[in-house]
Formats: sequence, structure tokens, C-alpha cells
Amino acid sequence: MSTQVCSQISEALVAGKQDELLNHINSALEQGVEAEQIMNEGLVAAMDAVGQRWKAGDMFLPEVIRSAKAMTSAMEIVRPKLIESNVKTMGTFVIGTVLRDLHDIGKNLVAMMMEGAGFKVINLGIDLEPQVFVDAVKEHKPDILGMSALLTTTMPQMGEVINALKEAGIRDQVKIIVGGAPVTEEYAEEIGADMYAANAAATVDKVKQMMSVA
Ligand code: B1M
Repeated sequence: MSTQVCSQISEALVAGKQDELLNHINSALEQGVEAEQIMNEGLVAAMDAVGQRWKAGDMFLPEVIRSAKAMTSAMEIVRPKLIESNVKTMGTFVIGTVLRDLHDIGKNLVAMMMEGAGFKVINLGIDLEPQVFVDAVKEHKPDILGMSALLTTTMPQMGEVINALKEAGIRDQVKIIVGGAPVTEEYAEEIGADMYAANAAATVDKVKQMMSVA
């Protein structure tokens, strides 16, 4: 039954049918399906499919935007449930999407998974100047700073943020994790980040591992 409702969630999200999507999610939650399963098997799977279809030319920009908007509404329902499943605070995590990059679905998933794993999460948003990251590190004193970039043209901004942190004399006060579709382990190393994660679940694993040895 849970597999069936996750497929219905996926189908509604790919089709950008927001009302239908929210109904399926609510009914899955009523049936006792775990929020994590809804997210991984329903929502993330659907957004992967959207990405592949767009790449293949089977979906057009307005359709992709419709799915992205539906995803944002779905996350509003799923986020509190994920957080409920793990309430203790593991540390503070600040995350944002770098300058000139508007992609936030993956970044928000990472934020949600980190909240679900028990971290206090400060989600700064998108299209952020390096100084915004610097100010957030000064203000919130996070254990970890996360940056997301989805465009090859915006990836270098992650290095700019690291340089700005160095200039402000606070680079050593925070561990940095980077990710996003075009980002690689090698790139993370090249710009001086501490960690790279390929997806939201890997982010949680790597950060937890880092916190346990810190
Ligand atoms: Co954009 N876009 N987009 N887009 N978009 C991509 C990224 C692209 C690969 C599509 C393509 O051409 N095949 C391409 C980038 C090419 C490149 O640079 N290599 C692209 C382009 C070109 C563009 C525009 C330039 C298009 C245009 O206007 N001509 C434009 C740029 C706007 C801008 O940012 N300045 C643009 C716009 C948009 C929309 C607004 C329409 C929409 C974004 C809506 C939103 O985010 N609110 C959009 C979307 C939806 C996509 C695709 C289809 C899907 C992205 C997504 O949400 N994936 C994408 C194609 C693709 O990725 N296959 C594409 C689902 C999400 C769950 O995955 O974001 O990868 P992802 O996040 C994952 C991991 O990457 C990782 O964990 C996440 C969850 O597992 N992760 C991290 C992400 N951040 C992390 C941070 C971490 C750790 C892991 O640590 C902190």
C-alpha cells in the first residue's frame, strides 16, 4: 500500500498537479507511511524523473516550474513530520544557495534531512552574496556551513565564500560542506571545502561522522 501511494505522489508531482499531490501526501501520512519514505520514494524520485525528462526534451520549462512549485508546497507538509521523527539537537547547520543561482529544491531537501536528523537548521535562501554567508557564520556560529550550486557557472561562488570567510578571519571556526549536481569531491577539495556530499542522505551521514570525530 505504501509503495502504491508513493507512486501516486510521484505521478502527481511529475504532472505538477499540486492539489492531487497534497491529497496523496495527506492520505499517505494518515495511512502511517513514514515521512522519510514519502520524501525518498515519492518526492525525490519524482524530481529526479522531472530532471531526466527535461534533459531529454520531454518536459518544457513551464512544466518543470509547475513541478518545482508543487514540490515546495509538498515540503511544507513533510518537513514538520521529518523533524518530529528526531527531536534532539545535534548541532547547528547553516545552508544557502550561492550567488546567481536560484535552484533551491535540492538545498531545501538537504536542509530538511538535516532538520530531520536533529540539527538546528538556518536556511539562508538562494542567490546569496558571499558576505551573507560570512554574516551568518558570525551570527549563528554554526558547526557546519553548507553551500549548494546547481550551475557550472555558479560553482566558483562556493570558492568565493570560502575566500570571504578567510578574509574575515573565521574560516577555521566552521566546517564546510558543498554539494549540487555539478559539484564533485575533487572540486570540493580544490576550493578548500572540508566535505562533499552527493545527496541529502549522504550530507547527513558525512556531517554526523564529522561531528562524532570532531
Ligand atoms: Co535549472 N538547470 N536552470 N531550473 N534545473 C539544471 C540544474 C540543469 C542541469 C538542467 C539541464 O540543462 N539539464 C541546467 C544546469 C546546466 C549546468 O550548468 N551544468 C539548468 C539550467 C541551465 C537552468 C537555467 C540557466 C535555465 C534557463 O533559464 N535557461 C536557469 C538558471 C536559473 C538560475 O539559477 N540563475 C534554471 C532554472 C530552473 C528553474 C527555476 C526552472 C528550476 C528551479 C526551481 C527551484 O529550484 N526552485 C530548475 C530545475 C528544477 C532544474 C532541474 C530540472 C532539477 C533540479 C532539481 O531540483 N533537482 C535541473 C536538472 C537536473 O538536475 N537533472 C536543472 C532535484 C533535486 C532533488 O536534486 O538539486 O541535484 P538536486 O539536489 C540534490 C543533490 O545535488 C544534492 O542533494 C540534493 C538532494 O539529494 N545537493 C547537495 C544539492 N545541494 C547540496 C548541498 C550539499 C550537499 C548535497 O551540501 C551543502
